Amino acid sequence: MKDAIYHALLQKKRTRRKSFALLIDPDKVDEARTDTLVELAVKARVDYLFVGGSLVVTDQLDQVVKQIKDRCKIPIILFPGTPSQVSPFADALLYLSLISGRNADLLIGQHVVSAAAVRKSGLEIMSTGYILIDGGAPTTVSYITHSLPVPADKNEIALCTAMAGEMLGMKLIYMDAGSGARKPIATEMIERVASGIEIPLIVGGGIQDPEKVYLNARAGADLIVVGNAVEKNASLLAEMVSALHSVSVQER
Ligand code: 1GP
Repeated sequence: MKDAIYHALLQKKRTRRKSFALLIDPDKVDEARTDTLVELAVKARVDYLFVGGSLVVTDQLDQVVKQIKDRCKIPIILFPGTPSQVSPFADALLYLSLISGRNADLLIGQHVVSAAAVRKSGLEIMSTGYILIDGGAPTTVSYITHSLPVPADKNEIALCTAMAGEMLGMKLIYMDAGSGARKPIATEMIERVASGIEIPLIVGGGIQDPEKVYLNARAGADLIVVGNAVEKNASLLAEMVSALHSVSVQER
């Protein structure tokens, strides 16, 4: 079915089921580590694998994606930091526009440059309004993109940015404090944004424990993304996913 992953996300939102994505940065894994992470993800019942990073410096994206595909059926969604991070072996791609920034290149410029290649990839394309929130320290994303994040306590700015993205026709909103953020996005901000939009809301950046996963999902996040915390302590993954799925059960 066309746009199968997006339709599944919409259906989950309608039935108040939450999803968990493990972020794999192709720069930070070798073959053995990828195998370990995939095995853990399958056991923990992770819903999606996000693959990407704000600065992928190695050229092993295709190889990592193919390896994951060989080992499991979890849908692989590319989360590209640069236009070159497109692999036809994945299932879908977050077509990100940095709507919290005012850098035209990240709003539309790089999309124009990569449009033909993205279309040719045959991937399911999900246009995503990407909103960077201040996570307490400059992140690679804000440095690379020359863009100011939304201040951590400015809930209205985050909300209006998300609403604008939705009205511009974006299919998803991704609020991110950036990988390894010191402070994850506050629950109040998630609540405010989730209550003002109808499209699925992705939340990530600096989430360290199952409790924060739970609180974010309760606040209205539809899909929670975690990378760093699991890289440091893989045993957290199963607890995080079950904390998240417990919200789905409560809300039904
Ligand atoms: C980063 O939202 C993702 O873009 C995940 O962040 O690595 O801090 O979990 P962490």
